[in-house]
Amino acid sequence: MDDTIAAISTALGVGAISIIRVSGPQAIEIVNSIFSKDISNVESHTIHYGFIVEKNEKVDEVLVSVMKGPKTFTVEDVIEINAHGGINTTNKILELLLVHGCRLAEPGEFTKRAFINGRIDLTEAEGVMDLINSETDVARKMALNQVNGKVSSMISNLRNDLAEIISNIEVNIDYPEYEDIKVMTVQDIKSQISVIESNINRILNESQNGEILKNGIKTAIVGKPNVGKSSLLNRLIGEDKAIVTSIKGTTRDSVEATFNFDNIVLNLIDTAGIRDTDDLVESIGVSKSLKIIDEADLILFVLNYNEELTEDDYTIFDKLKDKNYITIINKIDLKKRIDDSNLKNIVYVSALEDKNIDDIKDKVKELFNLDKIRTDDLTYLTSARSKAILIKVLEAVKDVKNGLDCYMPIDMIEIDLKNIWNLLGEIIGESYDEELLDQLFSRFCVGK
Ligand SMILES: Nc1nc2c(ncn2[C@@H]2O[C@H](COP(=O)(O)OP(=O)(O)OP(=O)(O)O)[C@@H](O)[C@H]2O)c(=O)[nH]1
Ligand SMILES: [Mg+2]
Repeated sequence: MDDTIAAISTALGVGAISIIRVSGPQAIEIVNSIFSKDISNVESHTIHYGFIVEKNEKVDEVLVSVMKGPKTFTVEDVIEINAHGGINTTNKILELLLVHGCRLAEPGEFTKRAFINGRIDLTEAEGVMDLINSETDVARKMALNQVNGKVSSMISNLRNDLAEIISNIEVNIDYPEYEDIKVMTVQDIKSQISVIESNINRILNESQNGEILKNGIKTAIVGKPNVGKSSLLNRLIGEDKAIVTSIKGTTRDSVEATFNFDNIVLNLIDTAGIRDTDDLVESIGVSKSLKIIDEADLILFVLNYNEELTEDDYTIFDKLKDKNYITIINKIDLKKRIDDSNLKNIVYVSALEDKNIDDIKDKVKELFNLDKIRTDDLTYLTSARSKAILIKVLEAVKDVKNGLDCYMPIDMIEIDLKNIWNLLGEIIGESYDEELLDQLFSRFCVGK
């Protein structure tokens, strides 16, 4: 990382200020060459007022923050130029920096440098990204815990426990003649490994809740035409977002909205009513609805209280066999005609008259076990990458247990444990490959 990178760190648009960030060994020198004041020997962590100039012509009036490494985000020398907001001026300053020797930063490259220079580990870097993308208070707090290293220490604790077992085995192998060393029996190792296994299981189980808190539940509202799907969506979110009419087939294309309650986010998708139809546009909508069912984590299947079940309803039931679904029987303000004796997970509502809508919330909590969700300590492993590794770790731990049961030689067990220790290191980025890093950091925005 000999080169010095620069990028616009604020969103590009018209605003009160914009920030251009520079990081690398030549940061001070390059900015100095386009700044009206000499900052080559100023103290670290100081702010300087002046002008960005090009050939003696003022480009903008700015504040330049000089932060010398290693006490900076990237550990390198970092300069931040606070300019007057505006697309043209901001771009002009960036252009000047590039002309004077900076390279345009790639997405996430500042954070990548922070990682490579050892200031943050991989889970902390992922936390930075989550923090930027967080949409709710809980998601923000969770991301902040990750940035502050709480997820890292959860993984480090597992690694330390493993390291202790490994070193005990090693001492037993290498110095069997020492009497003051506790002899590790297979039983001892097994019970210590079981503790690690149950910790991994707990982290993985809880990660599902973390996922829900972070990203919400993808929830599709499906059913035949005219049962009141769009009315339900509008009632849940408290605004008339989807068009409602008494004509069957009103919703042609899906409508998305977010419904937030008790720290839980439902990402709702109202779909076109499902039925056999010859109408081309409607039939495209119907195929889309069927696809949405496949992709959703939760289905709100809406039926009409005032109507008997039909062939179309049974077709939809068939699609829901392996899904989490709630049967919403709507229009309870009308006369009962439905035979619901064989249905399960029912909530009776009237979208029109706003009856029992809160019961849907309770059902969601029940279905996803959300009452037990921890919101006091929001340390969850939520990155898909980390989870995939932890699942591998769990498999490997089970293999070790089986090995112990089959009296596998202890030095072989030790090798397996070391592999697991390394694997856990991948989560926090102790070992990584370049391709993974590029993939991970490219998901950031430029300038972060
Ligand atoms: N009586 C009564 N009518 C309702 C209720 N909910 C919806 N409706 C009416 O049922 C009709 C259809 O409602 P929509 O919400 O458009 O139904 P939909 O399921 O989205 O229909 P499609 O988009 O055609 O699939 C409208 O006239 C609504 O006012 C209810 O709880 N009670
Ligand atoms: Mg509709």
